[in-house]
Amino acid sequence: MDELFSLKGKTALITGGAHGIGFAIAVALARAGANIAFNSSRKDHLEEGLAAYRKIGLTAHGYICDVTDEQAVQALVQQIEADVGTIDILVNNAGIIKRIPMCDMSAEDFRKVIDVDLNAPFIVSKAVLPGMLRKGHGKIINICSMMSELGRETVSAYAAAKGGLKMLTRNIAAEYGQYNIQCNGIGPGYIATSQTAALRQPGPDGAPHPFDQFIRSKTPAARWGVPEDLAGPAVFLASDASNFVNGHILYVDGGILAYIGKQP
Ligand code: NAP
Ligand code: GCO
Repeated sequence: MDELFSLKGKTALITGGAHGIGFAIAVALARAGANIAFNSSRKDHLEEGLAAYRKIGLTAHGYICDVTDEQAVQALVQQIEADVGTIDILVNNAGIIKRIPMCDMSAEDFRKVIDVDLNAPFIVSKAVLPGMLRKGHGKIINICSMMSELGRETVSAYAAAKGGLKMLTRNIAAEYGQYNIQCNGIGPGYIATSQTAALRQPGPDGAPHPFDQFIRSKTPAARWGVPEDLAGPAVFLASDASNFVNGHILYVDGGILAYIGKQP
């Protein structure tokens, strides 16, 4: 059974792996045996990320790369192939969100979110697929969202992107499953990272943020998730244990999608 979940000798690229969910997933894949490469769009975050991996005794190869820049992504993949090896596992984790009511949101802001959260997973997947085809196997894991299934005020661009990412996941599975390449999604619930910090910020009087209370009432687990909650699902989808799982979005949400919510 250990062999089934082992990633020994595999090369994994986690986009946005300097912190947050990407970092937690990268640590999990490393502890299952994978060699880790990650990118950041900022030098300061890259350095902080490299230090964080070293602090827990892990070696990671870090690169500066904007995932929306196709030429830069192609160069990143070639550099990783030279430094680490041909990529066996891709986690499309990099993502942004803008919480703006539609009528106040510029088309430019909408496009920026779509660019990072949907166009970039296409760009990076397209860059790694040739190597996976040469090797005769591959795993692509797209980090989806509750917003792949649900709408919410002010996150139209993000929901559109994450809904599209669900269907991109299914389409990669459809197109490359015959070559022993599996593409699945992980749909985290509400996770305590910098991306959701504003939704958890207590009031000046120390009172909990209304959205914090709301999410706890909508989650059977009655808590926010932490990035480490995604470790096991990520290792499963990156390993041979999931070789007949394809086009699936694995929701890791504490039960949000199954629950009408606690009666006030
Ligand atoms: P985060 O801490 O803000 O991490 C987002 C990461 O994306 C950062 O590492 C950032 O890298 C990277 N990134 C953004 N734009 C980039 C670009 N153009 N090029 C390269 N990297 C870029 O947020 P998180 O919560 O860990 O989110 C990670 C993923 O999980 C996102 O796709 C998010 O949509 C998704 N998600 C989050 C939650 C949640 O509740 N937190 C739930 C469901 C899904 P640098 O800052 O280092 O450049
Ligand atoms: C929001 C949150 C969510 C989470 C996540 C939920 O504003 O509603 O940021 O979108 O980030 O995607 O799965």
